[in-house]
Amino acid sequence: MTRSILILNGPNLNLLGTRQPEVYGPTTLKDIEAMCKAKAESLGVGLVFQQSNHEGALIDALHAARGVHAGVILNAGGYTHTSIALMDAISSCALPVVELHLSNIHAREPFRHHSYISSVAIGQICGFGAAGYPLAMDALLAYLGDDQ
Ligand code: CA2
Repeated sequence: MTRSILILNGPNLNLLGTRQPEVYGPTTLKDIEAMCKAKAESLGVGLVFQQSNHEGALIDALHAARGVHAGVILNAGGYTHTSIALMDAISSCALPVVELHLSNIHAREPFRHHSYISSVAIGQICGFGAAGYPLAMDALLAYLGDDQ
C-alpha cells in the first residue's frame, strides 16, 4: 500500500503570496501545494494537502488522519500560539507531526515564541519560507523510515 502523508495548513495561510510578502514570501499556497505534490509523486508517497481557517476543522482533520496517513506536517498558523485543543488533538491522533512555519517564529514578536504544538511534535522547521515544506517532507519521511 502507498504510504501517505497529510500537510495541514491553518488560518490565513490561504492568503499567502497576496499580502505581507516581506514576512511570508511571494509564493501562494497553491504553488506550495503543487511543489509538495510533485515531490510526493517523485518519491512515490501519497499526499493530501489541506487548509482551514477553523480550529475545529483542523482538529477534525487530525482525528481523520489516524489510520489513513503515516504522519502529518502542520503549519497551525496563529493557533500555534493559542490552541490547547489542537495540541490535545495531536496527542490523541498518535501520529508523528512535524511543526512547520514559514517565518522564524523565535525571531519575531515574543507572543510567537511559545508554541503549544512543539511539545507534541517530533520536531519543528521554521524560517525557511516555502522551502520549509519540502524540508518537512524529507524530515517526516526520514523519521518514518522504511517500515510504515
Ligand atoms: O510563519 C508561519 O508559517 C506562521 O505559522 C504564520 C502565521 C503566524 O501567526 C505564525 O506565528 C507563524 C500567520 C499566517 C498568516 O498568513 C498570512 C499570509 C499572507 C498574508 C497575511 C497572512
